[in-house]
Order: sequence, then C-alpha cells, then structure tokens
Amino acid sequence: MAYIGLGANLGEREAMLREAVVRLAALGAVRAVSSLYETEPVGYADQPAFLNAAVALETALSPDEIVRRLLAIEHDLGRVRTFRNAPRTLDLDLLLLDGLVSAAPGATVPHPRMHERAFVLVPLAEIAPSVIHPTLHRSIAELANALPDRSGVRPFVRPGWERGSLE
Ligand code: PH2
Ligand code: MG
Ligand code: MG
Repeated sequence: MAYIGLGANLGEREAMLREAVVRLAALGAVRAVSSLYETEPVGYADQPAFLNAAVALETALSPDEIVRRLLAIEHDLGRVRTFRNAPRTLDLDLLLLDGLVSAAPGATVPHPRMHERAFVLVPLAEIAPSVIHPTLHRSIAELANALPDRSGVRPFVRPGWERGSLE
C-alpha cells in the first residue's frame, strides 16, 4: 500500500484534486480517500490557502516508478515548477510505501517532513490511523495527536467528496 499526499492552492483546487484521484487509479487500486481540508500555507506563507487530502493506493509499482508517475500527473495537470514551496496547481507526494525505508534521491520514504506537517497527518490519520511510521515507530494517529498545533487545518466539506470513496 502506498500513501499519497495531495495538495493544491492555485486555480480550481477541488477539481484538480478530484482529477488527480481519477489519475491515481491508473497506478493501481485506490483503496481510501480522505476528506478534504483547507489549510494555511506552511513554509512560504505569502500564498493562497491549500486544499489537502490523502489517498491509499494499492500498487505493485516500485517507489521510483510511483514518483515518476506522480510527477507526470502533476505535469499533465498543469503544474509549473518555480521555487521551493511555491504555489502549485497540484502536488502529489509519496508519503509511505508499506514499511519501506529508502533514501533514494527523489523517492525518499517515509516522506522526510510528513511527521511534522498537520496538513499531511490530519488527512492521513483518517484513512491510515494504525499504520506505523517505519522510522519513528509510532502510529499515524499518535503522530497526528502529538502535533503542537492543528489550527491551520480545517475540514472543507463538499457534497460529492466523501471520505472513503469518490463514487
Ligand atoms: N505543501 C508544501 C509547502 N507548504 N502548506 C500546506 N498547507 N499544504 C501543502 O500541501 C504544502 C504547504 C510543499 O509541498
Ligand atoms: Mg509537497
Ligand atoms: Mg511534491
């Protein structure tokens, strides 16, 4: 199982995430989709609010291949890369892949900053609360509960986007 973090803060954010989930299904089987959250930008603060979500994807692809395909989806859906943490139409990050620990350049799992980011852990904890972070040896629910501040992450309720499925 691969866990993917989704983010968008430019253009039609919700439509972008919806389309991203459709395209992720081509990489395997989408087993769970979190609800949507509207989140304050972390890092470079002077930019629009994000929508974030998380997806569980069952796939036989290798980490390198998953990352290659995620970048292709970002590119196909119009992402232009400027500077680190810049606003983006779509960001797809490989967060976890089973219990794998790999420092491969560009395909590092677990994602090196995921455990400190509420915009990652709050959606992920909905769909994978008992999954154990393979280097911190704590569950995603524990990591989410241990966050010092989750106030920048708010539920973004939309009809037709239910946690668990987009059918
Ligand atoms: N992604 C970043 C940097 N900052 N902030 C929020 N709220 N959501 C994101 O997805 C995000 C961010 C780098 O990828
Ligand atoms: Mg990211
Ligand atoms: Mg990214």
